[in-house]
Amino acid sequence: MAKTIYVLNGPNLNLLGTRQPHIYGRATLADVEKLCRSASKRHGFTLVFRQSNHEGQIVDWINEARAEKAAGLIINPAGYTTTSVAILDALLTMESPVVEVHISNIHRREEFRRHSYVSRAARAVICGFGIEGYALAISGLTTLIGAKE
Ligand code: CA2
Repeated sequence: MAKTIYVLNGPNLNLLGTRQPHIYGRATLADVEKLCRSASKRHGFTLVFRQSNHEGQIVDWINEARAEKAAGLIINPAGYTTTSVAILDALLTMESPVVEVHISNIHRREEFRRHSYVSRAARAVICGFGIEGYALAISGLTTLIGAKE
C-alpha cells in the first residue's frame, strides 16, 4: 500500500499568485498542489494536501496525520512560523519526519521572519526555492523516511 504524506499550508497561502509576485512568484496554490501531486506520484506517495487560515485547524490536521500514521509531513506554516507554540507542540508528537518549507528565503527578509518555532520539530528546512521547494521536500522525505535521527 502506498505511504501517505501530508502537505499543510498556513494562513494567506490561498492568496498565492494574486499578490506580491516579486516575493512569492506567480504560481497559485492550485499550481503548488499540482506540483506536489506529480512529485508524490513519482515517489510512490499518496498525498493529502491542505491549506487553512486557522491555527487550530492546522493543529487538528497534524494530529490527524499522526493518527493516520502518515509517513511524513511537510508544512509551510506561513505567518504561524514565528508565533505558534501550538503548532510546534503538535509537530513534536509526530514520529515520522517533518519538513518545513518556505517559498521565500526567510533569512533575506525582515529579521522577525528568521525565528521559527516550527524548526525545532523539523528534520529539515527548505527555503528560497520558490514553490519548487515543495517538490524538493517530497524528494527529501524519501531519504528521511526510514532513516534514523
Ligand atoms: O516564504 C514563505 O513561504 C512564507 O512562509 C510565506 C508567509 C510568510 O509569513 C513567511 O514569513 C514566509 C506568508 C504567506 C502569505 O502568502 C501570500 C502570498 C501571496 C500574497 C500574499 C500573501
